[in-house]
This record gives sequence, structure tokens and C-alpha cells, in this order.
Amino acid sequence: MIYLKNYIGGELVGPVNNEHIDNYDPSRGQVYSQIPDSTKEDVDKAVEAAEKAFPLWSGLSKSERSDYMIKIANIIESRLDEFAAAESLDNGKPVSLASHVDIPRGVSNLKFFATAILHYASESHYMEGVGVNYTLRKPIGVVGCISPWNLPLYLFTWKIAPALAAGNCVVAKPSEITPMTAFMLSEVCKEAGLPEGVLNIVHGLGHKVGDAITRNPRIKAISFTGGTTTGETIAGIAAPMFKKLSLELGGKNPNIIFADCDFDKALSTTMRSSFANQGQICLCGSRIFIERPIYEKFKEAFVAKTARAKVSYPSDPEAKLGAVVSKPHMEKVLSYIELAKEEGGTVLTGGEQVVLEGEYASGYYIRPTIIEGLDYQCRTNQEEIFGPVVTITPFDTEEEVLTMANSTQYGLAATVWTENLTRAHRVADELHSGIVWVNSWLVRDLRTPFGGVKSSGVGREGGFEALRFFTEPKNVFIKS
Ligand code: TXE
Repeated sequence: MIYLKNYIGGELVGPVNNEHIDNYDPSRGQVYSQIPDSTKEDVDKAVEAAEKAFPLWSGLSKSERSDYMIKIANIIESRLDEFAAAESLDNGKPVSLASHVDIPRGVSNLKFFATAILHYASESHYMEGVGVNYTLRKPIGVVGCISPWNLPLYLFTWKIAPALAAGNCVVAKPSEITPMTAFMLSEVCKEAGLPEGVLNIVHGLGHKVGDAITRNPRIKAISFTGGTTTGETIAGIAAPMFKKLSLELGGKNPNIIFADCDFDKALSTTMRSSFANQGQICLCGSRIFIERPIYEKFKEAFVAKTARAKVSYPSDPEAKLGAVVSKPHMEKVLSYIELAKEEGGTVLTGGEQVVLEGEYASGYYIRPTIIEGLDYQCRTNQEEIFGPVVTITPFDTEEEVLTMANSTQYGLAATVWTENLTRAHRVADELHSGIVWVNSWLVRDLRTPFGGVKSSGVGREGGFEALRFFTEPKNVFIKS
């Protein structure tokens, strides 16, 4: 049994209470490791270490901080296969996905912000004959980063990298459901000689460790990715403490396919935007709207392709879908399929748990599912399911599809398939979301603002948006 440790003050240490929590391998439905059941005491130790490290870390030059981050990125890159196997074992996703997406993106996050900080300038405002203003953008101090289980290392580093690059010290909490690569990151930080206390990783439950991070008055900013409900809880605590808040929450993203689309491209990309990572990406297009002239043709091709998608154990090179992340999450997703039937939907393919042979028989697998015939305002079409389940709905006019697309509490991402450029611009402008992909999905430029509106969150990550979040601007005026 592997026992993970916290990473506090540069050391790998057990929790003060020496209590641990089971960590499951979702592909087999079995416990395979133990993580610290840390408490406020462990968080307080981490904050202490971070505060002690802050003068040194923020006092380094940007290029010295950058060098540490590049070193960490290079070590992860040199151990890519090991990290990918660990990510897949922890999350249930296909190894191929972890090795092509999750881990390379974790490396890119570190390298991107290690270099972005070198180009991050601030402003000066000259007042003729009066004086000059200059803006200092200084690190905040100790910041908290809390991340979810769907893209563990990818989203963990997406927060930590800009925070460190900007000169902050970090108390970070990975999801208790997928802690492994965060633990491996601690080992890499030690190997890279990252000064003690600069990054502290505390494992444990959200309502204990996450809550303690949110409540600690010496943590001045919280960057969170996870469920909207949890985001509300965190905001309720942090706002009255006047902490800076970055919340990347849920999504229920529309995928709008016009009759003039490039049919084959729309079909193959829709397979990915529907079921990649078992549909456990906040950017997945789970509500598919198809213009009526091609509705039957697209439906037939999409159902056939989906029915052929192989659900298998994560190390199977042919696996298109692996296991979903946990038993409770599998049950939540299956319950939404039952709800869809109660609401009048027809399951065209999938709709049930998959039971594999042998050692994977107790794993958490769900067949990719397409449902039609639902009203756009029913719960299945309004609530985030976060699994391999999509609905398809025909539409006749642009006005009708925009009404349906914009009808949920969320506003994270949207996709639009059309060869008519004027319409692409017009529809993109009308969609209530923070991100729109036209004739594509999940094309990511790390310089761009990333985040959503309405219940999908507050603030933006990415590029200089993230560096602005993790710094405090100070304007200094000098009289001439
Ligand atoms: O999120 P949680 P989970 C959505 C998706 C999913 C739902 C729950 O719908 O079904 O969120 O997913 C910590 N104070 N997304 O379980 O519970 C928790 O320990 C402070 C969308 O991942 O919000 C974990 O580290 N922290 C999302 C992190 O918050 C708390 C991606 C996320 O956990 C806490 C994943 C508390 N009271 C899920 N309670 C996206 N936008 O990508 C929990 N945590």
C-alpha cells in the first residue's frame, strides 16, 4: 500500500493526526493507496512555511524563479510515462490521454508561466509638466490553490505556475480523489531544489483542508476550480475576508451544428467534445443542437460512431473511454440517465454501466450515451452531468438555437459549426459564454483569457490575466 505524504516546508511529512484516507483505482474499483487526512493543523504549518519562504522567493529575480520552474518542468517531462501511468491509475482515464494531454499540458503550464513572467511589464502614465505615475505589480504573499479531479496535474499546475512565477508562495490542495501526481510533483520539487516553503501541498478532504485554506486569514487569494456549489461555499467565506478570488466552476456547454458545416470534421470533433476524458471536462459540449436539414443524417452517423467507441481499461491502447473517476460519480451520472428517461428522453445508444472482464470487473465504466427528444429546459438539459452523456436537439432558426444555448445558469464554453463566416461571428457574439470555438474544440492558446460567466465562475485564468490575478498593482506618482 502506497502512503502519500504532505509537502510542507520542503519536507515530505505525514499528517499531524496520522490519520489517512483510502485512495481508489477507479479502473478496478479498489483501494490502492492512502492519503493524509489532513486538518487545519497541517494547513497552519503549511502557511507558516509559506510565510517564512516569501521574502526569499519574492526577492529572487524573475529569471531565477523562472529557472526553478523550468527545472521542475524538465524533470516531469523526463518522467512523462511514469506520470501518465500514475494519472491514469488515479483518475481512470486512458493512459493515452494522460500521456498526450494531461502530463504534457502540466509541463507546458510550468514552462509557459516561467517565460511569461519574463515579459510581464507594467505601465507608466506621464502627466505633462506635472509628474509621472508608474505601476508596480507585486506578488500578493501566500496564496491558496484548490483543484479538482478531472484533469489533476493539468489544473493543479495551471494555478500553481502563475502564482509561483509572480513571486507568491503557495498552499495547494489537490482533489482527494486524484492526489497521486500532486504527490509526485512534490518529489520533483525536492529534486529540483525548490527552496523550502515556496510550494506546500496539503492532501485531504475539501471540507477540512480546502475549508481551512479558504478561512486562513494569512492566505490572501484563493484560486479554485471545481463544482459551482463548492465555489459558492468558498466565495461565501472568502468574500467577507476581502480575499482575491478566482473561481472556475461548472459548465453545460452548447455545441451548435449548422447544416452548412464541414460534416466529417464536425462529426469527428463532436465525438471528442462529447466523450473525451469520459465527458469529465468542464469544456465538453454536452448539449448538441443540430440544424434540422442534417439532423437525421448527423444523428445516424453520430450514434453509429458512438456505439463503436471502445470502453476499456485505461492501459488498453484501443480505449476511447476509460473509467469515470469514482463510484459515487458513476452513480450520479447513471442517475441522470434515468432522469432523462423520466423526462421523456430516448436513449439512442449507451445508457448503462459497462462491466469488464477479470481484474477490471469492479471498475466504474459507463457506455457513451446519446439521448434525444428532451425539452431544452428540462433538468437533464440544464444541470451539469459531467460524464459521457450528451443530448441532441434539432433547431430551425438561429434565434431559436441561441435561446436554447443561452438558457442555462452556466456560461463557460460553446462550439459553433458553420462554413458561413459572417454567421460564425454573429453567433459567437450572441453566445453567453467566456469561450467560443468555431469549427474546432479545445484548441488552447495559453495566452488567452480562460473562464466563464454566470454560474461558470468569476475571473479569468491564462496568460497575463493569471499574472494580474496573482499580483497587486500599486500606482506611484512622482511630482516633477
Ligand atoms: O468538485 P469539488 P469535484 C464539477 C462537476 C463535478 C462537480 C464536483 O460537475 O461533478 O464539480 O466535482 C475541494 N472548501 N466540476 O468533486 O467538490 C475538493 O477537495 C474548499 C467542474 O471535483 O468542487 C477538491 O480539491 N475546498 C470542474 C476541489 O475542491 C473544497 C472540474 C474540487 O472539488 C470544499 C471538476 C470546501 N468546502 C468538477 N469542498 C471544472 N470547472 O473543470 C470541496 N473542496
